[in-house]
Amino acid sequence: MGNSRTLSRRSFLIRGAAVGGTALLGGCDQLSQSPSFREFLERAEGLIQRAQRLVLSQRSLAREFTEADISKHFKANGSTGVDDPQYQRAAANGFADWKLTIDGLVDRPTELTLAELRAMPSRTQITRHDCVEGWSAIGKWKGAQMAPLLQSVGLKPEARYLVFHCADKLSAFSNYYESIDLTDAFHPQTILAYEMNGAPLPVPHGAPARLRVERQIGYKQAKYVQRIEVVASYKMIGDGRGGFWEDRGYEWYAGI
Ligand SMILES: Nc1nc2c(c(=O)[nH]1)N[C@H]1C(S)=C(S)[C@@H](COP(=O)(O)O)O[C@H]1N2
Ligand SMILES: [Mo]
Repeated sequence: MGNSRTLSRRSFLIRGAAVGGTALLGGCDQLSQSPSFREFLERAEGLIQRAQRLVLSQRSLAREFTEADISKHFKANGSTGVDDPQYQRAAANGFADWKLTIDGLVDRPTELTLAELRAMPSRTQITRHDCVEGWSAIGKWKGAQMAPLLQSVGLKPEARYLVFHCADKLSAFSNYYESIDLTDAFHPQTILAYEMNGAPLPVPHGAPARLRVERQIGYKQAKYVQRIEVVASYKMIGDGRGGFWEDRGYEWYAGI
């Protein structure tokens, strides 16, 4: 019984993804061939419903701007560098030895070099960043789309959230971290950005790679990402509220 319903939901999801851009459509064609992703779609009822809602409407994309709108000055906020000597050595070497870890509830835990990340399907977008402290800036971001990245490692059925572990400590004790759900993870504008305004991502803005999850507020845009951990729940991480600022009272869902 559920089969035809599931099938039509799946094709809905795949067709609907075209709204977000042709790159994702190509990715989804491949995704639909992959048994683990099919299984994942079939099990993740809630995800599919939310994904449909997202992909059915252009309104679900964060607004994009033109080159002329790019801010002359884009404030760097929070950490503007990383104290860790290992990070500093990597930075001095143009991040040639840097690696991004993707692990947790995945079929194939993976380490990617910056060159490998740059070789993944990418998206470029000019968007407005809004910080809760009351400033905004428009920037152009290029990065690896999260959906094909996740497809390449394969999600286990229990996967529900991505946790972004960052290299910087904003307090003496805790590294910065953030989390998003799979709805945001598979959104076409969700990228791991390695370029800002046409140049390699500068250190103050999170080099070599930072999250852009465009329908969310500033503190969700994790900089200095070194590990993406796929989890069923973020309760065991940090103080259990899903992010550095969430642990200090901010809302987990900061969507706009
Ligand atoms: N790793 C890390 N990510 C972070 C922060 C931080 O301090 N450390 N600050 C957050 C906040 S509050 C904002 S507004 C943006 C600032 O990004 P920007 O420096 O590129 O303007 O990064 C977010 N991501
Ligand atoms: Mo912010």
